[in-house]
Amino acid sequence: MNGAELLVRTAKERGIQVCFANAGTTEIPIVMALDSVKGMRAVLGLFEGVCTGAADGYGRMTGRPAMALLHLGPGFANGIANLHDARRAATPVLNVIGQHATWHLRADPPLAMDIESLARAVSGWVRSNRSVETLSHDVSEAVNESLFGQVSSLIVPHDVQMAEVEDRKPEDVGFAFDPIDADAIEKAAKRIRAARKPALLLDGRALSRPGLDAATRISAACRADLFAPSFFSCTERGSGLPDVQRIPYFPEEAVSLMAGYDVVVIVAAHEPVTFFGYPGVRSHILSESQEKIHLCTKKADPVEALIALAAALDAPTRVTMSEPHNNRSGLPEGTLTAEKACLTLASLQPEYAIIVDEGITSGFTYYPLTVSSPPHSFMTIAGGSIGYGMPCATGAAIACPERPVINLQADGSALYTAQALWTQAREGLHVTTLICSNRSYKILQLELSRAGIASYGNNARALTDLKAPPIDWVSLARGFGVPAVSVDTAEALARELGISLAEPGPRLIEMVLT
Ligand SMILES: Cc1ncc(C[n+]2csc(CCOP(=O)(O)OP(=O)(O)O)c2C)c(N)n1
Ligand SMILES: [Mg+2]
Repeated sequence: MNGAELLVRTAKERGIQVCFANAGTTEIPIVMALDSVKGMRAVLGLFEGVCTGAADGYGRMTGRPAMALLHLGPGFANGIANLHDARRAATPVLNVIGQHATWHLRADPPLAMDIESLARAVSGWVRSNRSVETLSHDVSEAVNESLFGQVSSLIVPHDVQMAEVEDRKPEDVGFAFDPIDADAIEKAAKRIRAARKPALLLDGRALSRPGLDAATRISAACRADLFAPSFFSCTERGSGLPDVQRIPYFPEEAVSLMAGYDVVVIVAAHEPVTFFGYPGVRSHILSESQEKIHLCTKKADPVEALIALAAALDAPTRVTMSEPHNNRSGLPEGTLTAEKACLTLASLQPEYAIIVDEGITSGFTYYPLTVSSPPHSFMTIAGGSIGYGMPCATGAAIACPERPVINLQADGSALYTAQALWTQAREGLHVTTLICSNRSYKILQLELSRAGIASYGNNARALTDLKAPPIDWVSLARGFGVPAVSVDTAEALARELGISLAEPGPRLIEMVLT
């Protein structure tokens, strides 16, 4: 057995089943070990951002890490933007990054760079392994750390991967969340009881079904309203689940919506701040006079904390939810707009669909339409770094092969990581990509108008307009092996979405929006 085999065996025994990889010479022993150690699925991403984004989507759906295997500093650097979104979504991810052989690194070969510094920017845990003797322990610890909802990055030199090691049992550093602080829960319960108008702000695992069930009970006990940040990791949603409102994106609306709450209990979320700093507008959405209670530490289980809070509030054990509505929103007709696309999707999305939203401006009206849709999972661009949607949809489809994935995907953002389509084709994944083809960076145009620009200069137009030449989405998708059509009416969208949902494998529908 060599180091690489010990690494793969340890990862596998700690529950890692998939490796999203783009390897190079320094990872060749690991590539070989993925065959000699049976049981891990290797999936090629044609750009490291596809691998890391897929690991994010996989982790959001399963709560467990996938491995992203990346080549030295440059390969890792290509994966960082999507690891940023994973970090903000508190997704468990295990990066394994190959490093030059220890003796060779001293010569400063061309691909050498400071990997640790890069890794620290997006990882909650970073280690450069130095010896095969500690490798199994390092892998096991990296998996554990990721389970707290963070990115773990382990850097492994080529000579350590090749080093012979006696056949040994992989180490298992036992995992446990931090215990819940019962006093803190009691105190929180007291303050909520005394509140005039309490709210709960949920993210991460608090938005899972058991988290939402506990939040529903709390809400029933003390009439707390439920909120999620504007952008969050992944929520369960639809009939039988509570209506969790999203804090609006633009600061004026966010501040005015939240102003009425005197006590806000924050669970697995950050204190809400505006996405950008606008002159004259404060960063924090909640004012100093509003009480903020962080229910548990980052390393505790937020679901357990919510259940404990429900108990402390003597919450009812069951809350009857409204019956699923069957009067779906109603299918729109005529020329396709972003609003009609959202309505069509909300009306047709099947039970257990996974919706990956990177619709940017085109997705604005979608979320409120789905409160009584059949139960589904919904994920957003948690860190605001665009190009996460297609890779994340790819990873989600690998995590949940029995569930249809629908990627509501803005056109500009899609072009950062469109290679993910090829992985979807190669792996036969049931992903429907709905391209919101508004042929612009529309959000930037909205920001230009907010900044008071009445007419664009040539350069402002050049930097926000994608009209000429128009991206040929149908050819592009077909070029990656994904069947595709273009539609410009709501009726055609409904028909094509129906076809795509009924057939296995990936499909892309370009929605030409007016
Ligand atoms: C990695 C990264 N690069 C650039 C940006 C800045 N940015 C935000 S949205 C956007 C363009 C969005 O265009 P598109 O995806 O077409 O959505 P639309 O605004 O048209 O709805 C850009 C460039 C970003 N957020 N992240
Ligand atoms: Mg666009």
